[in-house]
Amino acid sequence: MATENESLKSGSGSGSVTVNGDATPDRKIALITGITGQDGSYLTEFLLNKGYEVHGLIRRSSNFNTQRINHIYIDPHNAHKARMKLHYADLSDASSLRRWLDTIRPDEVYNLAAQSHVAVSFEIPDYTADVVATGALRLLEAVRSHIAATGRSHIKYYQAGSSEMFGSTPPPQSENTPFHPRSPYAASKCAAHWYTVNYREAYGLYACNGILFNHESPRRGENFVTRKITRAVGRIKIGLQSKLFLGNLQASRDWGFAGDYVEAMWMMLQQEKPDDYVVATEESHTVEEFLEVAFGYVGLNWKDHVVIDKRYFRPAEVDNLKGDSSKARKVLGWKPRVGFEQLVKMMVDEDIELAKREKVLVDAGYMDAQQQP
Ligand code: NDP
Ligand code: GDR
Repeated sequence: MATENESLKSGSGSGSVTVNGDATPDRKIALITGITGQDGSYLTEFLLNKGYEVHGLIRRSSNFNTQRINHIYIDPHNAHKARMKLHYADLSDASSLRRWLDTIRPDEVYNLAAQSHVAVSFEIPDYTADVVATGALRLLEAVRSHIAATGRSHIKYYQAGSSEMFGSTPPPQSENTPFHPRSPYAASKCAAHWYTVNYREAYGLYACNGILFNHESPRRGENFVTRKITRAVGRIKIGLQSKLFLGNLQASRDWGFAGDYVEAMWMMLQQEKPDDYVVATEESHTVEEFLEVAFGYVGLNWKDHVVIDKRYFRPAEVDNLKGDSSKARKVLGWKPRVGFEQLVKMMVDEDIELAKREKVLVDAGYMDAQQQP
């Protein structure tokens, strides 16, 4: 994306870097934090298809961090066609949040930004709390003060909550299940959850918590266990790698497809009244079962390749997550479309193709087999 840097610079000055279609006065406007992440990219596609204008807040990075949304980006020189606009901001910078709210004047705000890696949150707990907990509070406060200043009381807010908040409370977990967080990340998500409830009760803000169980996709970050496995399956199958180092294989997760889950986020904001909802497949599998399906799909035995490495064990583990999403299914009419095996195979298929492209670069001497682009 050769022109991106320039366009972002002009965007942060003028408030308009653009993509995807002509503006109309009655078009809904969404503001997404975390637009460059897995969920941000699927939610942006979903909202663009619904006719929204989508504004994303992105943080400054020394490398481009927009890989997941490059395919829907339109050069700002074609600004009249653009319906996705990117702006520099950060959840640690309250002034940037308020400024973009005032400029963009969104109808819906989706707070997806987070230091979202549970294991990493033990390494950088202070930062994790600042972004995940206080970051959500900063954004809620920016929305509240924007409404107070402008009277735009119809704004709706979505908070990306997590099944990690349930932690050690046994399954099935629903909206009525007590939280028992097991990491700085999970404790921070609990704080963000209660800030959201509090702003709803104290100020009448239309604010919803989506308590989403794990959701994956070919766009999942490569250091989450599902993608780490499917990347390794692709590379082992193509001959670029032979071992895969993992931690606890007995943890059980309720894994769904991210594309299905972003729809639930939107549905929550289309209701008459704001509320909190669990979103889950209601099916749970261990990491070992994920390995069986992923390696088995391409005719490999995971036991020939997986090596247990203590460094991937966590100081406190979440053993068993399995959601009860009956409220979302009944009230929102949501249900998942992609099942466990289909999800694993979708991810393996994409990662086989990615490994083939890597192999071409390795064979041509442009890349080391150890290196990953
Ligand atoms: P990702 O880790 O893929 O994306 C996180 C996003 O947050 C990225 O866009 C990242 O930017 C951005 N971000 C990180 N720190 C900051 C900051 N200080 N200021 C602004 N932006 C920041 O997460 P997912 O897409 O998987 O998840 C989306 C949200 O949902 C997260 O809040 C996560 O905790 C939560 N969640 C996720 C679940 C899942 O299974 N995926 C389940 C339940 C909850 P950059 O690209 O620059 O790193
Ligand atoms: P999780 O996802 O912690 O559930 O958080 P992750 O994929 O990181 O771990 C799932 C389980 O796999 C075990 N595991 C490993 N995990 C990683 N990352 N790497 C390994 O090598 C490995 N080996 C075993 C873990 O111990 C764990 O039990 C995700 C994130 O998206 C959060 O942001 C989100 O809130 C929750 O899902 C719901």
